[in-house]
Amino acid sequence: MIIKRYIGNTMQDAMAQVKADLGSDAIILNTRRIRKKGLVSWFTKPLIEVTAAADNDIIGFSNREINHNVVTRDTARDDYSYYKFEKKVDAMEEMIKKLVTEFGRDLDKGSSKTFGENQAYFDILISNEVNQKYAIEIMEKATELYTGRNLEFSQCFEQVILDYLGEDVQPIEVTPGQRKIVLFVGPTGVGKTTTLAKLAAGFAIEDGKKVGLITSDTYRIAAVDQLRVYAEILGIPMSVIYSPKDISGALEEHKDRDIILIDTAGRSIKDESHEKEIKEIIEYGNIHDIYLVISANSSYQGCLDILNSYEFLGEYKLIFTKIDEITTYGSIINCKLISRRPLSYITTGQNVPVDIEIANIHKIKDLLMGSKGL
Ligand SMILES: Nc1nc2c(ncn2[C@@H]2O[C@H](COP(=O)(O)OP(=O)(O)OP(=O)(O)O)[C@@H](O)[C@H]2O)c(=O)[nH]1
Ligand SMILES: [Mg+2]
Repeated sequence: MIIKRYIGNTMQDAMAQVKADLGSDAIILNTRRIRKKGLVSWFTKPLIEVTAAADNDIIGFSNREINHNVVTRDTARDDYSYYKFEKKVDAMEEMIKKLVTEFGRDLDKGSSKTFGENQAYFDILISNEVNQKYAIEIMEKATELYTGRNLEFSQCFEQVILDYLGEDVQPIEVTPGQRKIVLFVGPTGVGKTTTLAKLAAGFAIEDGKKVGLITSDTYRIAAVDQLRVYAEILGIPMSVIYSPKDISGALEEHKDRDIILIDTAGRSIKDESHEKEIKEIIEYGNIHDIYLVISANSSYQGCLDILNSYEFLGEYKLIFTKIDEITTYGSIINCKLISRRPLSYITTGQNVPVDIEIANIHKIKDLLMGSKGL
C-alpha cells in the first residue's frame, strides 16, 4: 500500500491529482482544509489536502510500464486482474469454509424435526435456505391454521409465508409539494448505486418528477464517476459531498427538487467509521426514508451480520437486489424475520431503469414455491 498527500485549490483539483497519480482504484483516507503558514494566508481561500492510498501492485505495474518499457499496458493490466482474481478466490475460499461450518451446525439443529405427510413443505423451505428455526416456525404456524379447518395444507402454508413477508410493503412515496429525501445504505457491491439510478430514472422519466442526486461515496474515485454517468444520461443534477456536514449545502442546491436520492459508500460491515458517517448524514440531512440494500444471494449468517451492523439505523426498509442471480429465495424471508422491517423493492438485473419492481409478496411466495417444484 502506498499513501500520498495531494494539495489543490479545490476538492476537484486535488481529486484529479489523485486520479492521475494513483488511478481510479485509489482509496481516499482523509480530506481536510488547510492554510499556508503566515498572516496573509488568512485572507486567501484555504487549500484542500487529500490523503489517498493505492495498492503497491497497481503502482508497481505502472512503474514497470514506464521505467523499463518491457511490460506492455495490457500485460500489466492482465497481471493486476490476475492478482485481483487471486484475492477474490482467497476470500471465496474463506467464505465457503464458514458456510460449510454454519450449514452443518444448522442441519444438526433441525434434522430431528419431521412433518409427516407435509414434509415436502418443510423441505421446500430448507432447500430455499430458509433458516431451520424459521422453517420450523412456519410449519408449526401452518399446521395450527390447518388443524380443525376446512382448508388445504398448501393454502395454510402459503398464507403463513405471506404473513411473514408482510403486507406492509413500503416503496418510496412522493407527495406533491413535499420534498422527499431518501438515503441508500448497504454493504459493498450489493447494487446501491445501480438501484438508485433505476429509481431515479423511474421517478424522472415515468413520473415526471424533479429528481436530484447526492453521493457521499468519495471513498473510491471511480464511484463518483459511476453516479455522474447515470446523472448525465438522465439529465439529473448531482452533487458530491466530501463530509457529512456538507449535506445541508448540497440539499440547498437541490431545493427545487421533488425527490433527492443519496448514495453512500459501501464499506465492510466491520468498519466502525462507516456507522459514524451514516449517522451524521442522517442527522445533518433530515433524511425522511432509509433503504437498506441487501443482495438476495446473502447467506443466513451474511443476513445476520448485515442486519446486526445496520441496527443503528432505527427505522429502515429493505431492498433486495440480484434476484435474477439466485435460485433459492430464503434470504428474503430470513432478512424479513430477523429485521422485522418492511420490504420495498426487488431488483432483477443490470438494466436501468427496467430491472426494478415494488416487492410483491405474492410473487416472492410463488418464486419460493415454484423454485423447488411444489
Ligand atoms: N445481476 C444483477 N446485477 C446487479 C443488480 N444490481 C446491481 N448489479 C450489479 O452489481 C454490481 C455492483 O453494483 P453497484 O451499484 O456498483 O453496487 P454498490 O452497492 O453501489 O457498490 P459500492 O458502491 O462499491 O459499495 C454492478 O456490476 C451492477 O451492475 C441486479 O439486480 N442484478
Ligand atoms: Mg456504489
